[in-house]
Amino acid sequence: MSSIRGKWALITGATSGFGKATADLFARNGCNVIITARTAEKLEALSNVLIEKYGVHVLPYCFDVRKLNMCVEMANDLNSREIVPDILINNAGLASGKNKIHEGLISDWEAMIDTNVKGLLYMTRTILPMMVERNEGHIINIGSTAGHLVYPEGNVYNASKFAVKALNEAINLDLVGTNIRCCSVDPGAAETNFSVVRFHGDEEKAKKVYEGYKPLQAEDVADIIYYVVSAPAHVNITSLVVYPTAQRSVYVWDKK
Ligand code: NDP
Ligand code: 8X3
Repeated sequence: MSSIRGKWALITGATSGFGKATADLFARNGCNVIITARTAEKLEALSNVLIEKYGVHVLPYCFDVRKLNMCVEMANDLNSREIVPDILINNAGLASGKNKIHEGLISDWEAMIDTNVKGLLYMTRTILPMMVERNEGHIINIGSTAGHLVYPEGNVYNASKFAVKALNEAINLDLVGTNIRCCSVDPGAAETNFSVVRFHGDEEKAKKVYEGYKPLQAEDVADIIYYVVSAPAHVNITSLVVYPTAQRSVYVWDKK
């Protein structure tokens, strides 16, 4: 396995769930982190904790991945500091709402498509050229099992994650001949703030999603991402699906 010590990882959506657990694990292993999200106080707090606990370099950027100009601004700032991310983790994303398609809210659809698809594209388009110039780098796209099988009322979230799967494959094809690797990490049910966001802040409804079985934890997914980026340079894990043991498919569960 290769070490991430002293490298730079850029993690979008780093203040909660998978992103936060990954930032912590990477920093614990000596990796400098560029952390992004929209909530300044959470970013600031995480930045302070990581610096204090692990003594690594931390660069927080507060912006919305749906805004191309902000993604470009961040990339320009990294350029001016002569920092090229070794690892880009396209993690910022959400499900917003869970309705039949004829009852869906257009604002939910726009939030999901603009964040999960366009945000991932904006980040990739601004950071990948730097990696290509160096002929070195690793992109992790956080997809989902929702990008493999559609489920009732998942419609637009499913579509956004199918797009992530397609883009992950496309990025890999277009990078042939370079040393840059690209992997889609696709989890099933994981207990983070995901369902609270999906149900627009309804914590009771969100809690029910994880009742009767042990869901994945954010740290489980961080471990997987760490494994993927630590593989030797000639090993390109292009996709990885992970379910909780009690869930074997989007449709097959063992709930008590
Ligand atoms: P969380 O809600 O816990 O974390 C989401 C993170 O993304 C937060 O830091 C949030 O911070 C940030 N974020 C959301 N929207 C934006 C935006 N427009 N611009 C910048 N940052 C943003 O969810 P998870 O950790 O569970 O989700 C992470 C990814 O994993 C998502 O892509 C999700 O679809 C995917 N996923 C989740 C699964 C699950 O069951 N939990 C399973 C499979 C995939 P802030 O709001 O402050 O910006
Ligand atoms: C999150 C997992 O099953 O809620 O992507 O779609 S699921």
